Amino acid sequence: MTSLSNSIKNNEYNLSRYITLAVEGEIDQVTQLVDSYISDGKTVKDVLLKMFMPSLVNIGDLWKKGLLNIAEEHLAVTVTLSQIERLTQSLVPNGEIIGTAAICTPVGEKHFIGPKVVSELMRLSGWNVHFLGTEMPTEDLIQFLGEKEIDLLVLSITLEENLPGVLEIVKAVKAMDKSVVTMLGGSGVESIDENLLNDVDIISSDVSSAIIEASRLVSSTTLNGNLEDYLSFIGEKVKRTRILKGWNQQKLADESGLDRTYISSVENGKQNLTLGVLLRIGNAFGIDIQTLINRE
Ligand code: B12
Repeated sequence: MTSLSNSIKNNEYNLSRYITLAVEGEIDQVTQLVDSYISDGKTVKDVLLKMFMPSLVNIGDLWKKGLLNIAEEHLAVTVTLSQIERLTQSLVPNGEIIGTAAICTPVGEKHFIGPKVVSELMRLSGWNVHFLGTEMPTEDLIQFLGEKEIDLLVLSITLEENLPGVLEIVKAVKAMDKSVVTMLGGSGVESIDENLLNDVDIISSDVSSAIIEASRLVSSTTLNGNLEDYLSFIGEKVKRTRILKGWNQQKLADESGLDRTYISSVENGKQNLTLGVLLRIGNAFGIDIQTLINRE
């Protein structure tokens, strides 16, 4: 175990202790360690990004260096994924959702952990997520998208050689008679010429900015210059900003000095908004009116 600890790239989260416990399958002690950070005031998102993510990368490296065998690597990964699920499960605010996403990898791409982590981060940001796993055949995926109400398809590739599989899926999605936003990421896209990916709506390897962009695209409505469209667009935007902050309607009502039922009708596009109300809501979020009503 000493050579294991010495090979771990550590940070303020004592990754070395975490990984050692996870490799041993000491679930109670892992849970205690994770919860101690939450009690110390760390957010779930911080723990996810700064503790679990680097742990998964370290676990992979240790396996690659031969310091963990496949059984130990699988155990440590499984323990980590169940901790991620444990922490994120309780956090989707009031079951309110920004939209529904399906996440998978194309045929040929077996790397599972990256897209799984992305799916948990999306859930944490207010998305309803169907994680479909790896190596999804295009035909079955298109059938699934056709039958369900899916706003966003998230594809992940670690190996650049799987780009043709992505392009095949995106082409088939664009040929569908319904609109599904497509998003692609993963370390396999880092050095790809973006011109090859013109048909993909969002390309990014940074999860946080990709999620914000996806929320923006999915909630944008077509504005034909009529009042109803504008009110429903602003309402969606207020709702999305509120959910991304982890607030419920009551919290926004308290922060803006408005009534909760009023907030509800704003979000549903049913209130003919005054500048005064926009100012109050913007101030509550800490953004100006311009940003609040801007289509970006
Ligand atoms: C574990 C692992 C495997 C496992 C996967 C097990 C599983 N269930 O996933 C197994 C053993 C199956 C495997 C197989 C192979 N692997 Co491998 N593998 C790894 C390893 C060690 C860890 C990957 C990992 O889980 N990282 C942790 C996650 C959290 O990081 P991530 O995937 O990058 O995801 C993050 C971001 O990329 C991003 N992200 C991911 N998806 C998306 C999507 C969107 C939309 C967005 C916005 C962001 C995003 O978010 C995540 C969080 O930040 C890496 C090396 C490493 N240390 O990373 C090699 C590595 C990825 N593998 C590699 C290779 C070459 C292979 C094989 C070809 C090996 C072989 N010769 O057989 C096969 C190919 C299998 C296949 N066809 O897919 C290379 C890839 C090199 C390259 N760029 O081409 C690596 C880098 C190792 C290396 N240095 O050689 N591998």
